[in-house]
Amino acid sequence: RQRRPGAHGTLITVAPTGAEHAKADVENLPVTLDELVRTARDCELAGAAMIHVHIRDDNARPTLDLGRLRETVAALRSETKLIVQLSTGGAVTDPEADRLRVLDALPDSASCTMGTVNFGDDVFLNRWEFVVELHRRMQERGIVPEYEIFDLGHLAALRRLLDEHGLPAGEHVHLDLVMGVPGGMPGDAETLVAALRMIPDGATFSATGVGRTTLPVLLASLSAGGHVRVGMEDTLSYARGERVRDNAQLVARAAGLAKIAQRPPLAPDEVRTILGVRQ
Ligand code: KMH
Ligand code: ZN
Repeated sequence: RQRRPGAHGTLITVAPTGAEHAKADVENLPVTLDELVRTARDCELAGAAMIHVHIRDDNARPTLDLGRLRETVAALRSETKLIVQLSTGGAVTDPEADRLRVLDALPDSASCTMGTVNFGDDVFLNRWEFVVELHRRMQERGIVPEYEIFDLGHLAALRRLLDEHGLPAGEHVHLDLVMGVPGGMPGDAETLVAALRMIPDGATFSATGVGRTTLPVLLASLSAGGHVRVGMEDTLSYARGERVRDNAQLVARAAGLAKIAQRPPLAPDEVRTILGVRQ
């Protein structure tokens, strides 16, 4: 069997904030630009190569304000070497126009969710025409997508997208299996293997397990030749009964496990080459 590109090492992406947790409930969640930059630096030192970014407003509420996004991209670029990936998923309440405008901040990479999914008690809506528009605008702007896969049907949608609308910027396909969301695919090894059977040839994949599926998904992805995403967007507990101290703690654990798996953390420049992200 052919090895996937980059399989000699592990891309660790950190997703430090997300749009779901309230700062009032999670005191150590990075929500200001200073907190985000500090987190990014710590996570880079601990072994991360990419950062998946959601930002907050002055009241720590999720925002897709373009000015703030631009400022965030600039600050992360000047203070770290991390690949900067902006979320176009936003929060479940964000309108499509605001989610599309995120791309005008010209990040290195952006998320592109491949379909609609129940999301806890909410619905994370991603109409086909909207997904195509995200893909098309990223092609135009030279932004490398990370296709977010919340359910197995999203992999069929990804095949359709590539067949009908061509390869993304960078001419390489990278996706992230977001597992264990209530309403989406479960976060376990069997489902990860089922997903792998549907991944386009030559594509690379990361996986992240939400909540208590974090560790099973991390271990399954490492052993299947995949990459990993960790962070407080996806989990707030480090171990049973123990809260996460900070994002770097999660990155450090992933880096340690990646080394044990003989697939040590990849540096940002190596990942840029693999994913076709501008150097
Ligand atoms: N916050 C979720 C509704 C993404 O960043 O692209 C969507 C999400 C996916 O987090
Ligand atoms: Zn996200």
